[in-house]
Amino acid sequence: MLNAIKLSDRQVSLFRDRGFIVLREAFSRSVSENIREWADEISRFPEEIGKHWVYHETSLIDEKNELINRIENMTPFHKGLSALADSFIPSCEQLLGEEAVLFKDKINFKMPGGDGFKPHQDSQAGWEFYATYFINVMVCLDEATLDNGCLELANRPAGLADTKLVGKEWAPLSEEETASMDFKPYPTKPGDVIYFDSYAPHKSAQNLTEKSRRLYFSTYNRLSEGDHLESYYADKRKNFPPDIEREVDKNYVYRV
Ligand SMILES: O=C(O)CCC(=O)C(=O)O
Ligand SMILES: [Fe+2]
Repeated sequence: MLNAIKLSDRQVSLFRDRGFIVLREAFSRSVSENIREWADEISRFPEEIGKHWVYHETSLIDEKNELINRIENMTPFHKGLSALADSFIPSCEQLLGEEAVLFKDKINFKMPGGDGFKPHQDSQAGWEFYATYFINVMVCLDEATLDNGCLELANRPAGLADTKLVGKEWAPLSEEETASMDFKPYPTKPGDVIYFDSYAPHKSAQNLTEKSRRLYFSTYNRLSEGDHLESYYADKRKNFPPDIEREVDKNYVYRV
C-alpha cells in the first residue's frame, strides 16, 4: 500500500544544491488519510514506560490545558508508522547516493495553543555525535498554514560550505546568525512531503488557531556512518526522557 517515493534527477540535484525540496501531493488522498489515522491511533495508545515516547506542553491559549506536544520512537510500536519510515529509505538513498538507515522518528503535534520552534539546524541538537549528515522527511498530516505555524525554511547562507553548523550545539540560531537568512514559509496540505537536511535552517511559529497542526518527521543517516537509533534513544532517555519516565523534582529543559 505504501509505495516508495521515486525522486527525479532534478529533485535530487535541487536538494543537493539548497538542502531541501518540497513535494506536493506525494501521497494520494487515501494513503494520507491512512497516515493520519495512524497518528490518531498512536496518540490514543496508553503511555507506558518502555513504549513510544510522549511529551506534553502547557497550552499558550489556556494554561489549564495540557497538550500532547510530541510523540517519538514510534517504529517499534506501530506497524503502519514503521512501514512509513521504511518507505523513505529508497528516496533518501537517492539523495545520499548510498545506503541509508533510520535515525529517529516523531510527530510534532502543535495542537491549538502549541508552541513554535526557534530557528535552528537539526544537527545543533547533538546529532553530530552520531553522524555527519542527516536527511529529515516531513509528512504533512494536518493542513499547515501561515496561521497555525507551518514549517519555514531558509537556503543555506551564501559563502558557507554546504554542510556546516552555523550556530552552536544545543542552542537555537541567534539573531546575528539568522540576519542574512531568508526564511520562507512552506504551507502544506495532507500528503505533501518536504525533505530537508540537518543543516537546512528552519523554524515555525506557535499555533494560536483552533486547528491542530500535526507534522510527521523521520530522519536518516548514511549506513556507512552506523546504525544509531538505539543508542540515540538510550542517550536521550538519560537527558530528556518521555514525560512518564521523569523524576518529579528534576527540571528538564527543551533546548533545540
Ligand atoms: O514541527 C515543526 O514545526 C518543526 C520542528 C522541528 O524543527 C524539530 O522538531 O526539530
Ligand atoms: Fe528542527
